[in-house]
Amino acid sequence: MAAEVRAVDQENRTALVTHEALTELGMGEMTMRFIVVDGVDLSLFQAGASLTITVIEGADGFQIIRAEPR
Ligand SMILES: [Cu+2]
Repeated sequence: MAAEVRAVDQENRTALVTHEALTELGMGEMTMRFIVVDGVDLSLFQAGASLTITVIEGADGFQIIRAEPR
């Protein structure tokens, strides 16, 4: 889905992201914090960056498991 990065926490590998509606997970468009899993290039997560992301709901919360520039 399409997403725009608002802020990133490099130390904790989390990103504050505005995402489009995500009906599979019951969410409308919103801004929220995601865990960015190991293996996803954290350098893509710059404030203002437009990304295509893939998200799952893991035990620790919602996680970005794939990201690429739009
Ligand atoms: Cu959300």
